Amino acid sequence: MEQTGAQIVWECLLREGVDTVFGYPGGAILPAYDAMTAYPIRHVLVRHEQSAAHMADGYARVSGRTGVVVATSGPGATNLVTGLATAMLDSTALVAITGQVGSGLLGTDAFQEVDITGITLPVTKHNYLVTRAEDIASALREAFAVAGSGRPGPVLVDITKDAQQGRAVLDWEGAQPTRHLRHLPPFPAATDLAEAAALINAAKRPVILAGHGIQLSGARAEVLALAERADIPFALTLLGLGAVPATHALSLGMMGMHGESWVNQAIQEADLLIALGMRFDDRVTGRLREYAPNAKKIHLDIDASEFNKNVAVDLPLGGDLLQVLQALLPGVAVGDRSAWLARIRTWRGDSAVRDIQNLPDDGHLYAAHVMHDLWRITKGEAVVVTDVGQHQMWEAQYYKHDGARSLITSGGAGTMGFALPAAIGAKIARPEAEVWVVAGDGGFQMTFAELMTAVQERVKVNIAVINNGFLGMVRQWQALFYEGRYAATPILSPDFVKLADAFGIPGRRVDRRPDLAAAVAAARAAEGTSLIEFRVEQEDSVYPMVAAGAALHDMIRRPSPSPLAETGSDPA
Ligand SMILES: Cc1cc2nc3c(=O)[nH]c(=O)nc-3n(C[C@H](O)[C@H](O)[C@H](O)COP(=O)(O)OP(=O)(O)OC[C@H]3O[C@@H](n4cnc5c(N)ncnc54)[C@H](O)[C@@H]3O)c2cc1C
Ligand SMILES: Cc1ncc(C[n+]2csc(CCOP(=O)(O)OP(=O)(O)O)c2C)c(N)n1
Ligand SMILES: [Mg+2]
Repeated sequence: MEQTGAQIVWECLLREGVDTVFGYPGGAILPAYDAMTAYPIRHVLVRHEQSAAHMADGYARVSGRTGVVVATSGPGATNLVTGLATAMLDSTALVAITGQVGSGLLGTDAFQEVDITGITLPVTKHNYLVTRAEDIASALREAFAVAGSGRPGPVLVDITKDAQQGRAVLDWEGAQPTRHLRHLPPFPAATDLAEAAALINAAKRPVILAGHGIQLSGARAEVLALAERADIPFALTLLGLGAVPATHALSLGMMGMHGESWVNQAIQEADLLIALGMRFDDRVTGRLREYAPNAKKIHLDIDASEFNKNVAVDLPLGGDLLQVLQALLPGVAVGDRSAWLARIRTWRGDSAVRDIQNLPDDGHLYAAHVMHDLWRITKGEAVVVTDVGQHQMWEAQYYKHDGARSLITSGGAGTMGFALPAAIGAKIARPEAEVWVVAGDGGFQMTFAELMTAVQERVKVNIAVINNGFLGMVRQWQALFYEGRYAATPILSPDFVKLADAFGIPGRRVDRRPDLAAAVAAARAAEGTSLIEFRVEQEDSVYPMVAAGAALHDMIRRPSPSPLAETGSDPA
């Protein structure tokens, strides 16, 4: 049976199991929109295409499915670029479908013509320009296969208007993907697995580096089996948080630039690092020359191009983490690393006296307190979607994520404006989950128009705007490295309570810690989306901090309240 290209688009999405798309219409994609209503697929109308990409990203990250975005040509398509880059850097499976001018007009600077496949080449795993109805199915099938297989990522399919209007017979079997699929690295040889097990069994001071790949692979049980059997502590990357439980006895906490001091110290003194689905980002390693100098390194990753990219490793093991760990585990011996664990605990004790949670209450509201209380009140069971900046780091430090896929955050790109739209996508994917947005006053102002999307789509997200009056993370760098010159970082905000009112949602303001619990309870109880503005200390900084380019052990610590604590063993 012949169908239009536009019908074939939706037919293919249905066959891929798609139930929701995030998008915004326009001329070049109008044939597809016109055909859409005949199909049982939910369309979420966004207020800006960038947000559509973030929504699809949030949807994908909490569910493990592939997110789908639809936009028109020209400005609609270019508005997607930041969202695609965000997904690319954090390995999220997305398929973006864009309309394009008619094939006869390509290259003529036609109305709303941009070369979107050219523009997005570096921020997609692959992309396609489709000019004939009969090529739509194979392009879309392949797009889903490429996006979701191996290391996930975004794929864009640009479809000309005449291809949407043309007719073809959908040949689903014939459209089976054959080209462009990435080849997985060869499964590790038995000798390599045996060598890895021997290194693990012999190590006295091993540390597991737990990354995002654990969430993507679903290898939580295998990672815990490795840690528990061999008695090895694990440190987490920002995107690894939740992959293994924060409250587990072997969990150390986050590593890296704003990681816990004892975690970074343990990495620097380790004799073996076992990197699981993490890519040694520069926020994680600090100065490479001085990174974990005494450690042998085993690296498990599905993308062989990550091996020896940033950190030279002794033993790379390619493949899906779950499968590689299953093959590795039988060789791993039961271990007792209590001496090493005790040593790490003493460093941890030293840090406790500097922890803002342990400082006397001075009546001020600190963002770190907000995160701690939110964690306590929600029993750590919420999905938290953060924006980018200081509040993001405090959330990572003080909201203890036990559940897989429970922290959604833009790590690699650090895209401000991510939180609200990604949270809407997350809630649509997991309607039963309690979803919180944690955003700064700066980032929230980038995409708050999506409040109206939440209202129109009847999506309930609870929003915490952490208002410190500054682009706080940049202000912190200015305070520490630019002699306190606050160039363009004080930022004014609208009255967030009135703003909420304009969107028809409840808004509250909290500037004292004792008022926090009631506001959070009201937000949780509300039927729909609601917003709380937390007016927090304006010039607090995130500690510890490893300055950009400094060695991982060279941490700037929160000034200690007691001279005794200064004698703690900061390694030089
Ligand atoms: C303001 C700010 C501060 C930051 N500070 C820190 C910090 O202090 N500490 C920190 O950790 N991060 C920090 N980050 C985040 C940092 O930039 C990186 O995004 C993060 O470290 C990346 O974590 P990852 O390597 O685990 O995840 P990704 O970058 O997502 O990499 C995942 C890896 O897993 C692999 N993989 C995927 N699927 C599989 C599979 N099935 N099997 C095996 N492997 C797989 C991929 O190939 C990839 O190598 C910060 C970000 C911002 C914006
Ligand atoms: C789109 C974008 N522009 C600029 C930056 C640089 N940047 C990183 S953090 C930050 C400040 C964020 O301020 P705010 O949202 O108020 O959060 P806070 O740090 O105060 O918690 C800026 C400007 C960015 N990450 N993303
Ligand atoms: Mg701020």
